[in-house]
Amino acid sequence: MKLMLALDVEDKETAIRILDNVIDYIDAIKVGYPLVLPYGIKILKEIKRYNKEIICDFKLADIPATNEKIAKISLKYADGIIAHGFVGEDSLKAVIEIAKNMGKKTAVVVEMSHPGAVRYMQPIAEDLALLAKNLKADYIVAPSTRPKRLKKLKEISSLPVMTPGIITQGGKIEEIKDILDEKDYIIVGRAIYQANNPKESAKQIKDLIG
Ligand code: 3DU
Repeated sequence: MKLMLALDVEDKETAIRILDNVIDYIDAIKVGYPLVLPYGIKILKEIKRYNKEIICDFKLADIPATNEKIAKISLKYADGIIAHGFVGEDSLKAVIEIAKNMGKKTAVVVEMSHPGAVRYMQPIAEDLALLAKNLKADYIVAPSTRPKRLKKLKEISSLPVMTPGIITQGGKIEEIKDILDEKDYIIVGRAIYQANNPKESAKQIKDLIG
Protein backbone atom coordinates (compact mmCIF):
# COMPACT_ATOMS: atom_id res chain seq x y z
CA MET A 1 0.00 0.00 0.00
CA LYS A 2 0.98 3.61 -0.47
CA LEU A 3 1.35 6.45 2.01
CA MET A 4 -0.58 9.67 1.46
CA LEU A 5 0.33 12.62 3.67
CA ALA A 6 -2.64 14.72 4.79
CA LEU A 7 -0.95 18.13 4.76
CA ASP A 8 -3.46 19.87 7.03
CA VAL A 9 -1.14 22.62 8.22
CA GLU A 10 -2.18 26.24 7.99
CA ASP A 11 0.96 27.98 6.88
CA LYS A 12 3.12 27.59 3.85
CA GLU A 13 6.46 27.61 5.62
CA THR A 14 5.39 24.70 7.82
CA ALA A 15 4.01 22.84 4.81
CA ILE A 16 7.29 23.20 2.91
CA ARG A 17 9.37 22.23 5.94
CA ILE A 18 7.30 19.09 6.51
CA LEU A 19 7.48 18.14 2.83
CA ASP A 20 11.25 18.68 2.71
CA ASN A 21 11.57 16.29 5.63
CA VAL A 22 9.21 13.50 4.65
CA ILE A 23 9.22 13.53 0.86
CA ASP A 24 11.34 10.36 0.50
CA TYR A 25 8.81 8.32 2.45
CA ILE A 26 5.48 9.43 1.02
CA ASP A 27 3.76 8.54 -2.24
CA ALA A 28 1.09 11.23 -2.42
CA ILE A 29 0.10 14.53 -0.82
CA LYS A 30 -3.47 15.35 0.20
CA VAL A 31 -4.26 19.04 0.47
CA GLY A 32 -7.47 20.45 1.90
CA TYR A 33 -9.06 23.60 3.21
CA PRO A 34 -6.53 24.33 6.02
CA LEU A 35 -3.79 25.08 3.50
CA VAL A 36 -5.84 26.23 0.48
CA LEU A 37 -8.11 28.74 2.23
CA PRO A 38 -5.26 30.98 3.42
CA TYR A 39 -3.25 30.84 0.18
CA GLY A 40 -5.60 29.89 -2.62
CA ILE A 41 -5.50 26.90 -4.95
CA LYS A 42 -2.28 28.16 -6.58
CA ILE A 43 -0.38 26.95 -3.53
CA LEU A 44 -0.57 23.59 -5.31
CA LYS A 45 1.86 24.92 -7.94
CA GLU A 46 4.50 25.12 -5.23
CA ILE A 47 3.72 21.62 -4.01
CA LYS A 48 3.93 20.24 -7.55
CA ARG A 49 7.70 20.61 -7.55
CA TYR A 50 7.93 17.65 -5.15
CA ASN A 51 6.76 15.43 -8.04
CA LYS A 52 4.26 13.49 -5.99
CA GLU A 53 0.64 12.81 -6.74
CA ILE A 54 -1.52 15.63 -5.33
CA ILE A 55 -5.08 14.96 -4.20
CA CYS A 56 -7.47 17.81 -3.36
CA ASP A 57 -9.64 16.97 -0.38
CA PHE A 58 -12.49 19.46 -0.58
CA LYS A 59 -15.07 16.72 0.01
CA LEU A 60 -17.31 18.12 -2.71
CA ALA A 61 -20.94 18.00 -1.64
CA ASP A 62 -22.90 20.37 -3.82
CA ILE A 63 -25.28 20.43 -6.77
CA PRO A 64 -23.82 19.10 -10.04
CA ALA A 65 -23.16 22.56 -11.56
CA THR A 66 -21.20 23.78 -8.54
CA ASN A 67 -19.37 20.48 -8.01
CA GLU A 68 -18.30 20.64 -11.63
CA LYS A 69 -16.84 24.14 -11.28
CA ILE A 70 -14.90 23.31 -8.12
CA ALA A 71 -13.59 20.08 -9.65
CA LYS A 72 -12.48 21.84 -12.83
CA ILE A 73 -10.56 24.54 -10.96
CA SER A 74 -8.96 22.09 -8.51
CA LEU A 75 -7.94 19.57 -11.14
CA LYS A 76 -6.06 22.21 -13.11
CA TYR A 77 -3.50 21.87 -10.32
CA ALA A 78 -4.12 18.44 -8.76
CA ASP A 79 -4.12 14.83 -9.91
CA GLY A 80 -7.26 13.84 -8.11
CA ILE A 81 -10.20 15.09 -6.11
CA ILE A 82 -12.30 13.76 -3.23
CA ALA A 83 -16.09 14.07 -3.46
CA HIS A 84 -18.89 13.00 -1.16
CA GLY A 85 -21.20 10.29 -2.43
CA PHE A 86 -24.20 11.10 -0.24
CA VAL A 87 -25.25 14.13 -2.31
CA GLY A 88 -26.37 11.73 -5.02
CA GLU A 89 -25.68 10.24 -8.39
CA ASP A 90 -25.98 13.46 -10.43
CA SER A 91 -23.61 15.47 -8.22
CA LEU A 92 -21.05 12.71 -8.17
CA LYS A 93 -21.33 12.02 -11.88
CA ALA A 94 -20.55 15.68 -12.60
CA VAL A 95 -17.23 15.36 -10.76
CA ILE A 96 -16.29 11.99 -12.24
CA GLU A 97 -16.98 13.18 -15.79
CA ILE A 98 -14.89 16.33 -15.41
CA ALA A 99 -12.06 14.34 -13.85
CA LYS A 100 -12.12 11.72 -16.60
CA ASN A 101 -12.15 14.41 -19.31
CA MET A 102 -9.10 15.98 -17.69
CA GLY A 103 -7.34 12.63 -17.25
CA LYS A 104 -7.60 12.92 -13.46
CA LYS A 105 -8.97 10.75 -10.61
CA THR A 106 -12.01 10.88 -8.36
CA ALA A 107 -12.24 9.36 -4.88
CA VAL A 108 -15.70 8.99 -3.37
CA VAL A 109 -16.25 9.27 0.38
CA VAL A 110 -18.59 6.44 1.34
CA GLU A 111 -18.09 6.22 5.12
CA MET A 112 -16.02 8.56 7.26
CA SER A 113 -13.64 7.49 10.01
CA HIS A 114 -14.87 9.58 12.95
CA PRO A 115 -17.44 8.29 15.51
CA GLY A 116 -20.19 10.61 14.23
CA ALA A 117 -20.18 8.85 10.85
CA VAL A 118 -21.77 5.73 12.33
CA ARG A 119 -25.21 7.24 12.75
CA TYR A 120 -25.82 8.97 9.44
CA MET A 121 -23.23 7.75 6.97
CA GLN A 122 -22.85 4.10 7.84
CA PRO A 123 -26.46 3.14 6.98
CA ILE A 124 -25.99 4.35 3.38
CA ALA A 125 -22.30 3.52 2.92
CA GLU A 126 -22.77 0.21 1.13
CA ASP A 127 -25.13 1.84 -1.33
CA LEU A 128 -22.57 4.58 -1.93
CA ALA A 129 -19.82 2.01 -2.50
CA LEU A 130 -21.99 0.48 -5.22
CA LEU A 131 -22.71 3.90 -6.70
CA ALA A 132 -18.95 4.63 -6.86
CA LYS A 133 -18.47 1.33 -8.66
CA ASN A 134 -21.31 1.91 -11.12
CA LEU A 135 -20.14 5.44 -11.95
CA LYS A 136 -16.61 4.11 -12.48
CA ALA A 137 -14.96 6.27 -9.86
CA ASP A 138 -11.29 5.58 -9.23
CA TYR A 139 -11.24 5.14 -5.44
CA ILE A 140 -13.47 5.04 -2.42
CA VAL A 141 -12.61 6.70 0.90
CA ALA A 142 -13.44 4.32 3.75
CA PRO A 143 -12.44 4.14 7.44
CA SER A 144 -9.32 2.47 8.83
CA THR A 145 -10.92 2.92 12.26
CA ARG A 146 -13.45 0.16 11.36
CA PRO A 147 -11.45 -2.57 9.56
CA LYS A 148 -14.50 -4.81 8.97
CA ARG A 149 -16.36 -1.94 7.31
CA LEU A 150 -13.27 -1.06 5.27
CA LYS A 151 -13.08 -4.64 4.01
CA LYS A 152 -16.76 -4.82 3.18
CA LEU A 153 -16.87 -1.45 1.39
CA LYS A 154 -13.77 -2.31 -0.62
CA GLU A 155 -15.35 -5.61 -1.65
CA ILE A 156 -18.65 -4.02 -2.65
CA SER A 157 -17.04 -1.25 -4.69
CA SER A 158 -14.29 -3.42 -6.23
CA LEU A 159 -12.25 -0.19 -6.17
CA PRO A 160 -8.96 0.69 -4.51
CA VAL A 161 -9.32 2.65 -1.29
CA MET A 162 -7.88 5.74 0.33
CA THR A 163 -8.25 5.10 4.03
CA PRO A 164 -7.95 7.80 6.72
CA GLY A 165 -7.97 7.47 10.48
CA ILE A 166 -4.58 5.83 10.97
CA ILE A 167 -2.92 6.29 14.39
CA THR A 168 -4.35 9.61 15.67
CA GLN A 169 -7.99 8.57 15.14
CA GLY A 170 -7.23 5.06 16.41
CA GLY A 171 -6.82 3.11 13.17
CA LYS A 172 -4.07 0.49 13.36
CA ILE A 173 -1.91 -0.44 10.40
CA GLU A 174 -1.59 -4.05 11.57
CA GLU A 175 -5.39 -4.42 11.55
CA ILE A 176 -5.87 -3.24 7.97
CA LYS A 177 -2.69 -4.51 6.35
CA ASP A 178 -4.25 -7.74 5.11
CA ILE A 179 -7.24 -5.91 3.63
CA LEU A 180 -5.16 -3.56 1.48
CA ASP A 181 -2.82 -4.04 -1.45
CA GLU A 182 -0.41 -2.02 -3.58
CA LYS A 183 -3.14 0.07 -5.22
CA ASP A 184 -4.52 1.30 -1.87
CA TYR A 185 -3.45 4.36 0.11
CA ILE A 186 -3.37 4.94 3.82
CA ILE A 187 -3.89 8.61 4.66
CA VAL A 188 -1.86 9.95 7.59
CA GLY A 189 -1.84 13.53 8.83
CA ARG A 190 -1.20 14.44 12.45
CA ALA A 191 0.84 11.33 13.27
CA ILE A 192 3.40 12.71 10.82
CA TYR A 193 3.14 16.50 10.78
CA GLN A 194 2.64 16.87 14.54
CA ALA A 195 5.32 14.32 15.44
CA ASN A 196 8.47 15.52 17.19
CA ASN A 197 10.34 14.14 14.24
CA PRO A 198 8.09 14.02 11.15
CA LYS A 199 10.80 12.41 9.03
CA GLU A 200 11.28 9.54 11.47
CA SER A 201 7.52 9.10 11.86
CA ALA A 202 6.97 8.96 8.08
CA LYS A 203 9.86 6.51 7.75
CA GLN A 204 8.46 4.25 10.47
CA ILE A 205 5.02 4.22 8.85
CA LYS A 206 6.51 3.56 5.42
CA ASP A 207 8.53 0.65 6.85
CA LEU A 208 5.39 -0.74 8.50
CA ILE A 209 3.35 -0.74 5.30
CA GLY A 210 6.43 -2.04 3.47
O1 3DU B 1 -6.44 12.10 11.45
P1 3DU B 1 -5.30 12.62 10.62
O2 3DU B 1 -4.61 13.80 11.20
O3 3DU B 1 -4.36 11.49 10.22
O4 3DU B 1 -5.92 13.18 9.25
C1 3DU B 1 -6.82 12.47 8.47
C2 3DU B 1 -7.10 13.23 7.20
O5 3DU B 1 -8.05 12.54 6.42
C3 3DU B 1 -7.66 14.63 7.39
O6 3DU B 1 -7.20 15.40 6.29
C4 3DU B 1 -9.14 14.43 7.29
O7 3DU B 1 -9.79 15.60 6.84
C5 3DU B 1 -9.22 13.32 6.26
N1 3DU B 1 -10.39 12.45 6.37
C6 3DU B 1 -10.72 11.84 7.52
O8 3DU B 1 -10.02 11.98 8.54
C7 3DU B 1 -11.85 11.01 7.57
C8 3DU B 1 -12.56 10.76 6.45
O9 3DU B 1 -13.56 9.91 6.49
C9 3DU B 1 -12.18 11.38 5.28
C10 3DU B 1 -11.09 12.22 5.26
